[in-house]
Amino acid sequence: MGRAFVYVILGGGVAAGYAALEFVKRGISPGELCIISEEPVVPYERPALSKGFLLPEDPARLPSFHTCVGANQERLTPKWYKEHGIEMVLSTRVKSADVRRKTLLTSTGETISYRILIVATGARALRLEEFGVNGSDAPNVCYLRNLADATRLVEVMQSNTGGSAVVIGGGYIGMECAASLVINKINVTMVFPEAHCMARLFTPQISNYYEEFYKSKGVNFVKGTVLTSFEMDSTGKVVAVRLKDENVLSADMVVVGIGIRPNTSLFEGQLTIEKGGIKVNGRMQSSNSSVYAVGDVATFPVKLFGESRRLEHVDSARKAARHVVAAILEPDKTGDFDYLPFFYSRVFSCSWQFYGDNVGEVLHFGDYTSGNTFGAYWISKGRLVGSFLEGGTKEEYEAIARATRLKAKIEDPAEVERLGLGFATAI
Ligand code: FAD
Ligand code: NAD
Ligand code: ISD
Repeated sequence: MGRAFVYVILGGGVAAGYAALEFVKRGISPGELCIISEEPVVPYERPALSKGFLLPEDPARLPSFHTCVGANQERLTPKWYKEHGIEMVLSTRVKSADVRRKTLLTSTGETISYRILIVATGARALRLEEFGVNGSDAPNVCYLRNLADATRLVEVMQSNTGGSAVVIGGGYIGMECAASLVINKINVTMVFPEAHCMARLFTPQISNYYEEFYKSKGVNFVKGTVLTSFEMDSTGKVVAVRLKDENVLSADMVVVGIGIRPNTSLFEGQLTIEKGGIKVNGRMQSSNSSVYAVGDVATFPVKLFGESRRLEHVDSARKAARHVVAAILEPDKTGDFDYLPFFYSRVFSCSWQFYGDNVGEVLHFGDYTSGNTFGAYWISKGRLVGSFLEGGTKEEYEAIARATRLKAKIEDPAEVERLGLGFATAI
């Protein structure tokens, strides 16, 4: 049994949705494109799962956040895919891939062949078992990667109102889930190994602001340690978390956000892998000319940095998806992807954006006490390479993005520190 398509997108997440829209905008014929996803729904804006989806009142629910609403574009419902003749193969996992034969074998036993494949398999959440801790399958331990996880997290939260949660991990999932748990009237303790939250991106000064803000909302921080085991009751529910520093934290529920691994396994040994992702060129083309990769799974050249990176953020997935379709359909008119890395988050009343790279010397500016508007610049070799801003206006975010994209020259760091946001807005 088998079907053949001109274009196949493997994975039905953010990148798949944005690529589908671009295929339709640029013109494909019905029946040419197929999307295969192990999820049961058509692509949606994954960022909503740790934000609007977790709100206790008027929460975001599908179909409201199907792609491509996150970039203020058309919302692609199941009807939209049907109307455009795009074959959606949902609830179907691809078990193996053969890039020489250009075939994919699905969990239903079907062989799907392609002329061009776009790999958009994203990533999976790392599990505690990979760090030697058992108990992840307990009914009150939650991870958050997909709609099924988010639906379960909501159920567990709702059955623990007024109770306590331990959040393992001080990264994006930890910070956004901790805020959502508080909003759902759950007492939160965050546990992570680093000295401060969001250690991959924030400076200690930036982290300190958010940690104090979270404390003002009742969040307790246990830093510099990790969990070693769970205490379970007779029904298998976690009742406490044991830490390496010998503390024991009682818990009605646990949320785990300890990082991800890109879903590359189908292609290991077949495509070049670099920095944990499928290595692609500026056209998002892998070491096999018929296979492209985008999103969390791809390691691509970031022209601005002069090196390849794998980014785990939605803006990168959206823009790379548009770029890959342009590169496939109009190769002569499409240059190399030229991307300015952009990360953001929204928690409680806070909202920040970051552009560029967090390397080099850091200058902090603004009001870190009131928290109204503050930020930081990263400077390397006399140039602005990264900018962070909390509480900015649309124009101010555009200004820091522009200044970072231009790699603004910095002759007098003290003067830039004094000017603060004014340095970027004047460019
Ligand atoms: P995904 O969106 O993860 O899609 C991958 C798809 O492939 C999934 O549907 C998966 O089921 C499917 N798949 C994988 N393997 C197979 C297989 N073998 N067979 C069939 N299907 C398969 N980024 C931000 O910049 N800002 C945010 O605020 C933000 N919030 C986030 C909140 C949450 C809860 C999460 C989990 C991530 C968030 N991110 C955010 C990151 C962002 O969502 C990802 O960078 C983005 O989704 C990557 O898109 P992708 O298409 O590469 O992968
Ligand atoms: P992360 O990489 O942001 O953070 C992982 C955290 O895990 C680290 O900060 C560390 O504190 C912690 N950690 C690592 N090992 C640990 C251990 N053994 N015990 C306890 N803690 C440990 O990853 P995440 O928070 O899991 O997020 C998953 C993915 O979702 C990432 O790709 C992220 O970019 C994405 N995401 C992004 C956003 C956003 O951009 N706003 C929001 C949510 C999720
Ligand atoms: O970028 C995003 C984001 O942060 C979301 O919550 O996309 C989603 C959509 O805005 C949800 O509708």
